[in-house]
Amino acid sequence: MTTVQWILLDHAVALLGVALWFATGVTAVLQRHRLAFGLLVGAVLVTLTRPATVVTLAGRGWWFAQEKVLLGLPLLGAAALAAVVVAGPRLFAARRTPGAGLPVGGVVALFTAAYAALAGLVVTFLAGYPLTWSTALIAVSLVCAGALLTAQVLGRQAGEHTDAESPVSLRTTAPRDSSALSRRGFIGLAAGAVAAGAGITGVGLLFRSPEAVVTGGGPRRASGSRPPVSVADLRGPSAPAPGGTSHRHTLTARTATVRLASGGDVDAWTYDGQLPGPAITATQGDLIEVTLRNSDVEDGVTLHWHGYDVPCGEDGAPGATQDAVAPGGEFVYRFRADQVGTYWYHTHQASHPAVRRGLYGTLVVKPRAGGPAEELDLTLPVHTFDDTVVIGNREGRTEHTVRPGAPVRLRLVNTDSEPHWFALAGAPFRVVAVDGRDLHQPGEVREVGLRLPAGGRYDVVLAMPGTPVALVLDHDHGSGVVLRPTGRTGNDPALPDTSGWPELDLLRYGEPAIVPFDADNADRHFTIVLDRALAMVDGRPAYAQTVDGRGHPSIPDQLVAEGDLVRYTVVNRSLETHPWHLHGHPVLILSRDGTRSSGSPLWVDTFDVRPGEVWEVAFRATNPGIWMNHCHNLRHQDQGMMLQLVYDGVSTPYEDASHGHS
Ligand SMILES: [Cu+2]
Repeated sequence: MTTVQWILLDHAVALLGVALWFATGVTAVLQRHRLAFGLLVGAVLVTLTRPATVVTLAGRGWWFAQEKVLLGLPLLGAAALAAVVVAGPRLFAARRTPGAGLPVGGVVALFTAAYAALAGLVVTFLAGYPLTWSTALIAVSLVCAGALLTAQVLGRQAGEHTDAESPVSLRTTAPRDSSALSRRGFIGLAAGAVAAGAGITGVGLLFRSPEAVVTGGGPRRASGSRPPVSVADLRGPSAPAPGGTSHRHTLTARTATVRLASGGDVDAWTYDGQLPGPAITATQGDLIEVTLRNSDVEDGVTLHWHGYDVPCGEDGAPGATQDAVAPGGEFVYRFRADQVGTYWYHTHQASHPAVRRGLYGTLVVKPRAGGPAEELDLTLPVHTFDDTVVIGNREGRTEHTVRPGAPVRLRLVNTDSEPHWFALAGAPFRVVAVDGRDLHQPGEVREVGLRLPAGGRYDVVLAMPGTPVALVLDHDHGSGVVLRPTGRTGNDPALPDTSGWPELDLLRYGEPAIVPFDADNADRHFTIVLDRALAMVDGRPAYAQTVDGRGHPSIPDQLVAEGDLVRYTVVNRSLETHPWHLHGHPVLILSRDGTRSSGSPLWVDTFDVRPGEVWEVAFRATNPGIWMNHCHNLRHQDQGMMLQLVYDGVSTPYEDASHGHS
């Protein structure tokens, strides 16, 4: 079983336990003693299976089970044991003796076990990893408060019915006298105090001030070791490499209603009124200079060069590397096209609505020298506008005619927040590059599916056969690209059902090669645990997408020094996929769920951490700056899942004014 299956099983067992403990308590109150005893046996059995699922999860990684091991199970175990001891024998006897009852204490014990079971589940969903003292205190307090309130309510009922022959009466040893009132008053007061204390602690927890920086086991900030530098001064060169040329573009962000090539209008935010924005192309060594203007995008805009390792001052991260460009404003980006490959650009300001609404485009850099260019070279950015999925600016299928034997390159770009599936039917092919970086000796494959993470790119190369080829998007035969051999007439053969094709695992694709570092000797090692929890996001409490239990901007910065070898362990505790994206550096994939990458070295800028997965990646810190490090599901990013990688000695003059517009 996969880790996420164990997570789901553990949730199911925990939920069943909650239901059974509550049912036991309720049936005991209703004096259905036979049923209550049966439910108690069921609750105990289910509770006894929890350690098995929790221990298995802990074996997959401490992050998956910490709060269950340290709080949930001990709390439930203690309460369940008390319930069995206090209520078990009485229920066992009562089930054969009509009219016999369970003392209030026994019923309270049963409900307390139910509260404890519920508290464990709630802690898992609302607090998660890492467990804090505040969380533990709140959980225990609430269980105690629940027990006290239950005792008070049941005690009052028992008191009212002492003299009556009521079917819901509870046998009680407490005499009905004037002291009962003061006792209830005392219990109410105590319960109120506990609840208030828990509430205050909870508020305190939301506002707890975290450490500002984590060092990943490396030295702390070393002021004075090198002159401090501002990101504002970490700018690109102003001339191309020898032999290169300069490309100057002006992109103007503006709202527009855009007619797609396939028909249909999109109410969009655009660069230059186009969807996607103008395609930027260059040859290796060229200088790319883009003047960004903002006409009327009220939230402001930037240009982030996704996967392109530009100097930090060109990175387009508002609040870190520049101020967002407001309507009427302007910012000039300049960088050298040193990396060959398929990339894209998008705004990084209010990116959750803004990229979705159209503020993106492609960036393709071709080699200056090298092998022959492909005869057909298509850049295919996939994007979803509301429910309309487009490739480039077309819905549905596009067709191209290709000479049989001609080499073809398809540059697949996922500009959405969710993964897309591609299947190439009709020809063997190679995935020659991932996220712009060439793979080492990628082998020919066929009838495999390609799962492209949010923000990711695959370059697919094939030789055009004498029969049609179809690139199918998301298993929808009506969506994709058809390549038709020149001169071919007649009907196309029927497309196969691609939905059952296995996924090409890039961690086992291509041939190994020497990598530039030994990741076992990292200078710093950071663990990034992804989950959902109650946390502050941009100054507001939210059910956030969290890193180590916190939301942006309260997640501590990761500190590195230039030249450090940095290792990340990225853990997904949640039930959603998180495409992790570090700015400014490609990361080398080391392993997934403990299985080492065994194919070509895989350098990516975005990797999909699916539910329950643990990824190990590494990179060399060679690009000084302050870099965003976030989930590229932009809704998740907006809900808190973003932090910063900060180089020692680098500061920013820009204020994070995002507050909900990260
Ligand atoms: Cu995410």
